[in-house]
Amino acid sequence: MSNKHQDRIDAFMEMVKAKGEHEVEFLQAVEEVAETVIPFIADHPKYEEHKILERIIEPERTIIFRVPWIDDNGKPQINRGYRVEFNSAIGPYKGGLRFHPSVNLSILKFLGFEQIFKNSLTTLPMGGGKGGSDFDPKGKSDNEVMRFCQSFMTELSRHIGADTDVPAGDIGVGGREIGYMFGQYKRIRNEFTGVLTGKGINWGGSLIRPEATGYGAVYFIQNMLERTGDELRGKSVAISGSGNVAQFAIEKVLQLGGKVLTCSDSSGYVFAPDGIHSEHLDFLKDLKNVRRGRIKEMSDAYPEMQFFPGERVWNLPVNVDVAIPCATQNELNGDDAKKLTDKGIKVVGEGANMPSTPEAIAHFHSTGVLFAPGKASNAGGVATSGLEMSQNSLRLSWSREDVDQRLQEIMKSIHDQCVKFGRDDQGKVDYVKGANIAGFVKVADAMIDQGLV
Ligand code: NDP
Ligand code: 2IT
Repeated sequence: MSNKHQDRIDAFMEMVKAKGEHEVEFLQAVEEVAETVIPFIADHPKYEEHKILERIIEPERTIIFRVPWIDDNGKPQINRGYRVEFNSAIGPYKGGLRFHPSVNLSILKFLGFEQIFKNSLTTLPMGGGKGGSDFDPKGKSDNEVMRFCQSFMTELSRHIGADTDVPAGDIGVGGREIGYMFGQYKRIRNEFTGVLTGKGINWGGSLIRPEATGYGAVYFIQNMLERTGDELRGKSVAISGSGNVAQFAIEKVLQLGGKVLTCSDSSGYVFAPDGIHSEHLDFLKDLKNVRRGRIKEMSDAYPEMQFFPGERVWNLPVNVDVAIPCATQNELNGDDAKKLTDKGIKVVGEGANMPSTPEAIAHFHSTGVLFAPGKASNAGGVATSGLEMSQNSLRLSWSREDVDQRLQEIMKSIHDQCVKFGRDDQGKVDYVKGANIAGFVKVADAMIDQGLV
């Protein structure tokens, strides 16, 4: 990258920082895009003339609201709710809701910003948005979660709609929470619409939506490997997390003949020297989705596994070919990246949003590791949400095979867009650059077409 571009990137980041220096995750996400898109804009001055980058970093609307609810002891509890409606140039705002005590505006702005580019890459007509709350579902009863979700939706329902803004799940929001929120929306608005995705299969949900993020990430990795004449079969894989994305990433790796060595939660990680098998996966799904227990129970139930309290999976004690971080942002730093290359890692495909720090990404790039950023490799979830919206509009439901086929085609298309915009003269692909530019162009052109709004 030339100095001329670096000066422009630095000046742009100074401008963004001046608007909110404390929004560290948001600044991190913006900088990664700026580093790749600013050199591209230098060759395409229309984006500069229309100040697209300055406009795209400003959410169209941010809603922050109080969420009061009554706990099981009859005591009032107060949380903060958010919805960041970031960009609607190519479709209604679309993106998940996160319920986690760490949630703040910076985290939701980073997620909403990433979502603009991700949704653009899916080929479907969806704008970018994200929301959530600092509510912690851990340790709460079903009734407490229901009362919280109802209160949250009582306010959110004023701002969303099937053609306006369509939320879905993210960390701490799965089928149970979507159900409670959908019920309350329907009750308040007296309409049965596709206002949320990730719905239950009997009331408007799409087959394969629960599987889609994890499956899609593995399809993307398979596409990267195929491009270099390689395949997933026989590869060892380190996966972090044990929630929705991790569970179905594990499932797809097993189906494609890979060996999964790890999974984790915020208390530590489990190492399975002989691999996690389908019986272990069934146990994990029941543990996390039904009993809502901690990951140590895996090694309690299966003595062949080892639990490492307080550690991250990147410390695993053996060599590994592929890493799929599926927990949370910045869970894989520069030191972790070095540990992974020391262990012979060949491919990293992000299942989570921004799990690798900039130092980790730089290390992967400089050592020739194939690296897929989340906005490309985890886009299968929101893409299948888009397919759920289509089915809702048609009042039809497609078969499992049909949705899975479309998901595979979308992941291949995203991969190919990254290659188109990210390939250098030697044929080497920078998937970060490719994803950012391909995602940007579609939204930027729509913004120009629609005038200064
Ligand atoms: P879940 O809530 O189902 O699972 C989250 C997992 O990550 C849990 O194992 C959780 O452990 C762990 N985790 C969460 N926060 C932390 C933290 N601060 N430190 C360590 N571990 C943590 O969420 P999902 O699987 O849906 O989401 C995982 C990632 O994938 C997120 O980055 C999300 O934004 C992204 N994503 C999700 C999509 C979806 O369709 N669900 C789509 C695209 C991306 P614990 O239970 O101990 O907190
Ligand atoms: O980060 C994401 O893409 C999601 N959490 C899924 C969003 C969606 O609307 O399905």
